Amino acid sequence: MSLKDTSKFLSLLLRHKPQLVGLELDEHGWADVDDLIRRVSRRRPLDRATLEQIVATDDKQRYSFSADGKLIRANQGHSIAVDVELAELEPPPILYHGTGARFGSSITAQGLLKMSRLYVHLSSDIETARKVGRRHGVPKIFRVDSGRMFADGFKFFRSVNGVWLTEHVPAKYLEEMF
Ligand code: HQG
Repeated sequence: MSLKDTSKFLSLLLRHKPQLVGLELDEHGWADVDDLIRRVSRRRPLDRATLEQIVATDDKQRYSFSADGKLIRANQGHSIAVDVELAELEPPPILYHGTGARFGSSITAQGLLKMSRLYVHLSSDIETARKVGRRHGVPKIFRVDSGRMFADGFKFFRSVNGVWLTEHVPAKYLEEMF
């Protein structure tokens, strides 16, 4: 079992389905580290050192430990309603959203919807957006007029791993790039 596979399983538990192993998340999305290790290791090998390695080396810095190291949570990407204490900030004037080309016309009509997650995910650079889009097949990139949205009263949040989040992007703030 590779670290990447274990990391994907952690994402599933910490963002979407903790009940798969009977894990409990608190209102801020934290799970008890010892409890997580105990429950996960019934399915695949996991010890504290490996978990620390996954958290430290994760390519998107998806997870954080609490200051005392007793708790762990995903930094963003949840579908379950937890409050990960996101920073509400003024966004850069332009953000990007990467998606699958097949969703383009629906997005142009409806704007960006959060679908199963708590927020729409936006990237500050095109390359990251392209990588996100590739997860859905042939990628398509939308440019988001986040400066105008912010001026119009929309709230923006940034996760500790640098993902920009907002609840909805109406179509009038979107420009289809390629
Ligand atoms: C699309 C990954 C049709 C939306 C990534 C997206 C990200 C619409 C899909 C994070 C739509 C939902 C999130 C509309 C939105 N009509 N389709 N009106 N509005 N969509 O996976 O942004 O590796 O929930 O474009 O890097 O792809 O997991 O969202 O294609 O940061 O850490 O509905 O997940 O991070 O798909 O990805 P997702 P996402 P991790």
